[in-house]
This record gives sequence, C-alpha cells and structure tokens, in this order.
Amino acid sequence: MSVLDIPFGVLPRTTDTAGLPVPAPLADSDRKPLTKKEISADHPTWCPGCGDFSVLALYFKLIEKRKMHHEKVTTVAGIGCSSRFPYFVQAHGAHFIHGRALPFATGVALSRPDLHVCVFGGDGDAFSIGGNHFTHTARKNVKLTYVVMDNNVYGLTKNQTSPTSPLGFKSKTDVWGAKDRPINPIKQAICAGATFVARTSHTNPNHVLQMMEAAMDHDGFSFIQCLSECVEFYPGAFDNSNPRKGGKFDLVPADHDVTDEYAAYKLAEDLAPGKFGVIYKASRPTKNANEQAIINDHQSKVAGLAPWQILQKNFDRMK
Ligand SMILES: Cc1ncc(C[n+]2csc(CCOP(=O)(O)OP(=O)(O)O)c2C)c(N)n1
Ligand code: SF4
Ligand SMILES: [Mg+2]
Repeated sequence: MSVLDIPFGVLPRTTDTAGLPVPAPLADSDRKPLTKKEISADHPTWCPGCGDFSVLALYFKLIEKRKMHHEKVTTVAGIGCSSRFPYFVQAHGAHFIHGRALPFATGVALSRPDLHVCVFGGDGDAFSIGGNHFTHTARKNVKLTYVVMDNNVYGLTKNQTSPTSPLGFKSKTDVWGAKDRPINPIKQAICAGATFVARTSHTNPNHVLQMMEAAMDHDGFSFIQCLSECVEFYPGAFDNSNPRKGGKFDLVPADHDVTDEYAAYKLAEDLAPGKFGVIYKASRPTKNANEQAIINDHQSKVAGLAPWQILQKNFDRMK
C-alpha cells in the first residue's frame, strides 16, 4: 500500500501546528482499563434501596474486569425503571421504545460483530409488551446478553400487575389480587429457544457477576432473570431467596446437566424463587453466523465488481 492509498485526512500527524513533534498514539495494549468513575454517568434516579443499583454496580465491575473500553460498551434498554440503565453508563447505548429493546439490539449485534451488546430491562418490558420480541430473538439465537431485572411489578408506572406478579398480588390493576397465572421466565426462555438461560438475584453480587460473565462468554442469545426488588411497590418480594432475610439462595444442583433441555425445563418448574445458576446451555448456530455466511456467499459471487455493477445486476435481475 502506498501513501496515496490512505484516504485524505487519515495520515497520523507527526508534528503539531507549531511544528513540534507529536507523541505516537497509545497502542491498545497500553490503555488502562476503565474505572467505575470513568464508566458511570449521572447519579441513578432510582429509589434508595432499589435492587437495580446493585445490577448496575456489577455491570461496571464486569466492564472493569473485562478491560472493556468505551467504544466496546453498548447498553440497550426499553422503558421502565430498570430500563433507565443506559443513562447511567458513560458509553454508547440506547433507551429505546417500550418492549422494543431486543429488535434494536439485534440490529446493533448483527452489524457490529466486534461488540457484545448487553440489554437490560424489566419484567413488563420483556414479557408483556416485548413478549413477542423475546420469543423471536431467542429462537433466532442472536448473540447478545439480555438481563431482565425482574421485580414482579411495573415500577415506573407506579404499581400495576406484571406478567411475573404472583397470584394474589394486589396492585392498582388487581385491587382484589392478581388472578392470572404468572409466566415463568426460565421456562419461557427455554421453550423459545434461548441457548443460555440463568437465574440470579441482586442480593448476591458475586453470583450476579458470575452469571453476567458466563452469559457474555456464550456464543448465542444469553438470558438472565435477575431478581431485583422494587422497595417501593413490592418490598420483600424475594425475601424467600435471601439468607439475610431468612430465605434460601438455592443453587442449581452440581449434578444438573445444563445441556439437557428436559432436565432444565423440569428444574425451572420449581416454585418461586426456584434455583439459581445456569439452568440451560446449548450450542446452536447464531443468527450472526448465519447472516454472515449469506453475506460471504453473496460477496464471493460478485467479487471484482464495482458497487454500481452489483446494483445494476440486481436491477437487471428484477426485470
Ligand atoms: C407503548 C407504551 N405503553 C406503555 C407505556 C407505559 N409504561 C412505561 S414503563 C411500563 C412498565 C414498566 O415495567 P417493567 O418493565 O417491569 O419495568 P420496571 O419499571 O418495573 O423496572 C409501562 C407500562 C409506555 N411507556 N409505552
Ligand atoms: S419504583 Fe421500584 S423499581 Fe422503580 S426505582 Fe423505585 S424501587 Fe426501583
Ligand atoms: Mg418490573
């Protein structure tokens, strides 16, 4: 490659405007990992004591531990208290339409294979308005991580029954107590075709981090149900899984075969709060790999043609 092949304006400057030498740019390997201070944006506007704080703190820890830099962090969410998440992360992200975080994140994940997109949101966002997107993103096995911060209620809109609210839960929409059978997010994810399915709780920080790391390392759609207490509208919802409140943080048994879909489904049947850990994991082609194969195949057929010639060929074909 000659200097003439480098686009105008891209040549690194060796001197500044005063003619003094400019130090060479830092190599990637010399960059320091981001600190919590550098990656955190505005002070979160959640209620004091909200479980979402701990999920955010662990996301910062993940970024720090994985030595990710700003340009590699992409955080997407829908609408809800939990979905305010990307506002509080000082990096790229989007607070998108209610229930539509996954299709948006899918576009980013497919067009930027160098990124690992993390999506955060609530139980309403994921399983009410966004229920269809959850199913289709899971079955397509898009490579991204989806953390549902499940508080069993609509928090942002101030106390309505959510799809995960238990029977009998009293809210503004069910003043006599919820009558509709709640969905089981783990079963839903397995049935939809998710290839990584795990449960954790905001009360166990080490476990949350462990699940996030495992999810990020998974090549496919990784789903985490993270219990996250809404202290305002459903206080004490998950006390039965919190040893500090007399509950039990019951781990997935060591002999559970995570690759056995039926065993996973059976394990998911345990009454709330259920078992914590990775419940199901499978290896299936990702949407990302499938799409890339189509692109590569097509590009090999048009190799050597200028973009306008490819376009012309398409128009000729459509005649
Ligand atoms: C299309 C549309 N419908 C309804 C709403 C109102 N709305 C905003 S957030 C929300 C539910 C939030 O619940 P959840 O996803 O569980 O998040 P949480 O606030 O509990 O974290 C609803 C119904 C909206 N913003 N947009
Ligand atoms: S309303 Fe509930 S979910 Fe929303 S910030 Fe307050 S405690 Fe958290
Ligand atoms: Mg909720």
